[in-house]
Amino acid sequence: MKKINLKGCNLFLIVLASISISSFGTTNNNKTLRQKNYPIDFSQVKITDSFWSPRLKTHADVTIPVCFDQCENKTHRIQNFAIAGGLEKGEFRGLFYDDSDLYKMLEGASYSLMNNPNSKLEAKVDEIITKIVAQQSDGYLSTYYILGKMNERWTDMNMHEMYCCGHLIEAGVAFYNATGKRSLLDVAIKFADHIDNTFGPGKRVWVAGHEEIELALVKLYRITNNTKYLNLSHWLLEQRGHNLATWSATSKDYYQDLIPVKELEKISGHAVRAMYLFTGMADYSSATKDTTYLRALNNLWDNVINAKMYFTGGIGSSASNEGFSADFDLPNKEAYCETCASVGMVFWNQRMNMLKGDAKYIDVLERSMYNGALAGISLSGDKFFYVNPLESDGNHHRKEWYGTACCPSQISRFLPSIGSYIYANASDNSIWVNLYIGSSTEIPVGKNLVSIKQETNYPWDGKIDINVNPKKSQKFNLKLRVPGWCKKYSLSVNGKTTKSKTDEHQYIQINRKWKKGDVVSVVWDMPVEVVAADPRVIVNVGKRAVQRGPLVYCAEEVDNSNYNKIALSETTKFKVKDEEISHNKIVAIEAIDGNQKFKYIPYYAWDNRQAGKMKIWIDYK
Ligand code: FUB
Ligand code: ZN
Repeated sequence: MKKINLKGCNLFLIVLASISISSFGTTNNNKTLRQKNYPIDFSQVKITDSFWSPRLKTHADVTIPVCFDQCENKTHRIQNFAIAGGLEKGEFRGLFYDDSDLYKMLEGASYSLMNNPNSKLEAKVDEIITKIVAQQSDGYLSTYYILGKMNERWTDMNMHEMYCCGHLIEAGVAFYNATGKRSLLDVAIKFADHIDNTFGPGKRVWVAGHEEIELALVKLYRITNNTKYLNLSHWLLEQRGHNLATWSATSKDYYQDLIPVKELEKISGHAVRAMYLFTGMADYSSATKDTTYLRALNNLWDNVINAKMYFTGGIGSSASNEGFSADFDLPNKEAYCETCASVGMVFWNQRMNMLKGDAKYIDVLERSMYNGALAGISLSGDKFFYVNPLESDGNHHRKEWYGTACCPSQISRFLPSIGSYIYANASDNSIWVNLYIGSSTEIPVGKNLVSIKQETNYPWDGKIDINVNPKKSQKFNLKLRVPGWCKKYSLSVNGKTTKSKTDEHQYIQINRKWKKGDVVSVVWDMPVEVVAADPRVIVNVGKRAVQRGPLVYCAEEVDNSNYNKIALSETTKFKVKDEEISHNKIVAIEAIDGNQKFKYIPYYAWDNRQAGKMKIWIDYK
């Protein structure tokens, strides 16, 4: 077994082994001095690999129809809009934030349209948008309040009115980017204007009970170039921590309202709220030259990585607050690890990489994406986890839907956008490869355009070929992230072994004059690694977990008749084997120790066969 040193993941100790729309809203469009790099939007990236491509196909063929069916036929989400808009008779049914799920569904469908134009799906989205006609003349929109409670609107800061507006903005921007149609974007702008007219300096005070609108307003600013949305986002961030909210003193921590956000040092409260808040703070920082939030973002990141993140990249250990508890309190069976929180980790860590240019953030992003988030959806694309424990007695299973359906709609909007996390560029003539996913794109470098094509079987093996084809030969710097889990690699350019150094931000830099037909080949050594937890995580003392490349592995009862007895030791040997689960290729790991054998599968793929027990942390003898 080998030593592994997960940079930036100290928690796992290594023991053994009417507004003019100016742009298409990609982060490339508003270049500021603040960002170290600018991600290439997924709409410019074609994923061609054998790992994500089938998942994206399943998302388009199964997940989107399932989500629409739930919103339209099995729950009242679309009817709430139709009734509130006077198109149908009836009353509100569901939860006060249900509007947000429909918006997230529309966002995911729009992203899917960008990847695969589909006139039937576009017509379906158009049809749903025709039912969103309940908007009040002043711009207000919440079906929960419009249907019978209008006199109570904007009276309770926890009632998610701004949260729903945030998701409406994201959906409106997505559908506009996908189709050029302003139908939903105009509704979003009108609602955002209503909020801007009602709240702010010299107007009403408000602390958003569930963050989300802050990051969405930066998105709206980026697509409209109207600074009032950026200023409103800032004002909302600054409202927190000043005793302005209506909730009790004991709830302030839950709402991230205990102290001003720039003073935050330790992560606490509700996990999804925290992720959206920090993403919003990072977005505001990158859209301005304001550095006020950077210290807090650094401290919060250190705290979550060193003391509060699970091996899967999941966060939020406690069900009682859907969020954080004490440092190192990371129970396995009771782990909450909401799917939305793992997706939130992806959002926030991408922003941190943009701001600071360090690959350690992409290590965390990759961990959360391939493990904590991807486990949130079945291989069949029609069942979802809300809670993602690291161990199960056999009674935790994905469901078709949830009363609170934030996680299905979250994963449905996340999957089609994963192309946004692969590449970035910067004004210093650099191209950044952050994730290794078979894909192609064209990246601007100065006035030149460079086609990049990655060919790889990642995450099943670590060999990557990157074809670099500039329109015109040009000197630029190709930066390859060295995955934090990788201890050894080889690199060649056009077949010639090339010596390289990893820089202080964990990138290999290949600065040369590139010409058509150049090929970079890198092989990240990808052995099975055995990992021990920080001893302060009491439940994992005397246990070990296994990881290969970016994937965390688990043992399921269905594969192991000796499940209750399996253990690892210093002499355990590992063999990797190609297998299939529900027609999806996986690489399984066989652990062999004397007469004892057991099988591991990737954690994201658990609970896709016969129900049974599962564990990640296994006794070590
Ligand atoms: O409140 C809206 C969403 O529902 C939150 O983000 C989730 O944690 C769940 O509580
Ligand atoms: Zn959720």
